[in-house]
This record gives sequence, C-alpha cells and structure tokens, in this order.
Amino acid sequence: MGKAEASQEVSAAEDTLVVVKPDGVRRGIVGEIIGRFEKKGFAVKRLQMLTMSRPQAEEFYSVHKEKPFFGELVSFISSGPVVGAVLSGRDAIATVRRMVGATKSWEAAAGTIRGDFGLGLTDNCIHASDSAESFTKESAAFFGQTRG
Ligand code: FUP
Repeated sequence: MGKAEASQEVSAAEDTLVVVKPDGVRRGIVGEIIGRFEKKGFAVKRLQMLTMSRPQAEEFYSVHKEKPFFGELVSFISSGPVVGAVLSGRDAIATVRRMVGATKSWEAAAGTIRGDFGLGLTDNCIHASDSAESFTKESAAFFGQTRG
C-alpha cells in the first residue's frame, strides 16, 4: 500500500447525524432503523431521544426556511419525540444517505429505510445529513450545548 492509500485509510471514518422522525418513533421502528446502521458497521457515537421545540426545529431545518413546505416540516418534526444518532464510519454521509433512500418514500427503492417502512414525504421516517457542513449545523441544533 502506498503512502497516499495508507493516509486515506486512516482518515476514512466520518460522522453523520440521523434523526428518526416522529412517525418512526410512533410506529416503534427506532431499534429496527438504528439496528440497520449498526449491522452495516457504523458506530453509534451519540444517541438521544427528545422532542424539539418549535424554535429548535426551525434551526434544525433552517436550510429550508424559504421553501413552501417549511411550516409543515417544522410542525411535523416537533410533533413528538424523535431519536437522533451520530453514526461514525467509512464514508458515513453518503453511505447512510444511500441506506435512507429517496425523499419520496413511495418512490424509494426496496431495501432502503424509506423504501421499506413508509409511503410519506414529510413523514418519511428519517432524516440524514447530506454534507459535513449540514452535519455540524444539524448536530448543534439537535444536541445544543450538551456534551457528547
Ligand atoms: P431529504 O434530504 O431526502 O430528507 O429531503 P429534502 O432535503 O429534499 O427535504 C427535506 C425534508 O422536507 C424531507 F424530509 C421531506 C420534506 N419535504 C416536504 O415535506 N415537502 C416537499 O415538498 C419536499 C420535501
């Protein structure tokens, strides 16, 4: 193995945030969802259940604040308990997004979480960060100042 490959190997672990949405918690599939990531090989570095306040939800979804569905999104994510997990492992952001599947659950491929567990859009079981920048912002909004 060359030097470049070796350093890539060392820096391969990446963190991402998933949030099981209120529909997933209500339906009792938190363990099933987090279990998929554990079986894939990701480490669960943080895990917390909480109910987001409206301001917290607005902060969490601030990238969407100009979108027509922002109000609905904020109401939904703050409608009940959610479970956030920081997952760590190789290429976590892209790999977890592939495991989550397409935004519209009815179109999501079988074998993905959205493809297997629902038919919703706003209520599509799970959120996953789409970039390192999103991970940083969303984690701050989700966990606040609590230490992990
Ligand atoms: P995703 O990254 O797959 O979660 O999807 P987006 O960033 O495109 O959308 C963010 C959230 O808004 C998703 F949970 C779905 C929701 N949404 C709506 O509720 N209505 C829409 O018209 C589009 C997205």
